[in-house]
Amino acid sequence: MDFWRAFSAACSDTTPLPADPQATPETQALYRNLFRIADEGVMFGHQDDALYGHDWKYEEGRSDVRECCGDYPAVFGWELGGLETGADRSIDDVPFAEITRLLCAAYGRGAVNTVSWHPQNPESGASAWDGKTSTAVSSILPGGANHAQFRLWLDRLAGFFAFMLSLRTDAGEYVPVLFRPFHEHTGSGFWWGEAQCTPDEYKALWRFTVEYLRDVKGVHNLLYVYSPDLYRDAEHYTERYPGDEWVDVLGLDAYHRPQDWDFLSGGERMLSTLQRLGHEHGKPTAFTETGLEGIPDTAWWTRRLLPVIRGKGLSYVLVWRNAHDRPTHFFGPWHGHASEPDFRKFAANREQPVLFESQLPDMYH
Ligand code: BMA
Repeated sequence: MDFWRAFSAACSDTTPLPADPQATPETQALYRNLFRIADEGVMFGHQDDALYGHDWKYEEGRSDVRECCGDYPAVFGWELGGLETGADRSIDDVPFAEITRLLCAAYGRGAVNTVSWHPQNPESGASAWDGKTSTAVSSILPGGANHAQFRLWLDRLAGFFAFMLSLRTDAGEYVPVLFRPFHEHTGSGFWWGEAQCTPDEYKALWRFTVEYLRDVKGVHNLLYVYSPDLYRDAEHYTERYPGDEWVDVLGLDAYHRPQDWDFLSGGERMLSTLQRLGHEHGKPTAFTETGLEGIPDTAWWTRRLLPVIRGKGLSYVLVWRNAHDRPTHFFGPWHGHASEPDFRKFAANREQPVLFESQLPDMYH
């Protein structure tokens, strides 16, 4: 008897529907299971885990996380920056065909996939980090000079989500994806940031994106994840919130930067507020990006990350990528690094269970 399947069926009347009422059955099941998994533990996620690691790239089956704790991450993060231009490789020089293949393979093993997107600045053509002007967002909204271009970008994304993915599953299913566009917008690091557009412009950008992908392009395998950067209070968190009908998961991106803020007290404050907001809005919550670059604190996993995520009802926590070509740009564990033994303790701790791929129930039924 499959407990999760029975439980899922018994509760399906009471769990909210995703922002896309026509979401595929697997996507709706994933949504229900994001709520439920939080009672079991926090799924562990790692960006680009299957593509490359600290000192390797494109070696089939390898994973820095698995090489440390014996299991793949439960959540795989992928980056689509560059797809909007029609390029066949991402801004991190990863072929989109490889992302598609490995994302589908992760789905086939029962893991969860999430996608970030750092599109180029539509006005300057420079990177997502070009936040010099304050007209980039308005220029892509309906009536703006770059609106047609933005539609083309979304056409390309839709092609990725709906067409490429469906081609690659044996059963012909669309692979559900947690899509996390225009993130960290309570900061000003990107052209869609707080200093670069008004709250109304941001909300319009979000709503247009959802509406276009869902209603015009017919993409029904996405759950939409809202993920601000560091924030002051609930008002700040929701200042640019497009509304419950446009968002599925409430997230937080917050990196541990010891020189800027105290991770323990700040993390406690922001993740507790997130937990409250999740209850108020009826949404699952996630620590959508975090990490301490280079992990100089060898007990970071149990002394920093574990205390801040403990008891917060999070569905998942994702640490950023281990770049293969920048020796100090890593946020996940890797075999041989000084924090590896502590990561193993973190992975096996019982106070706040942390879930890896093989521990997941069926997330898609
Ligand atoms: C950033 C860095 C960049 C990378 C980008 C998108 O945080 O890791 O090197 O290009 O994410 O993956």
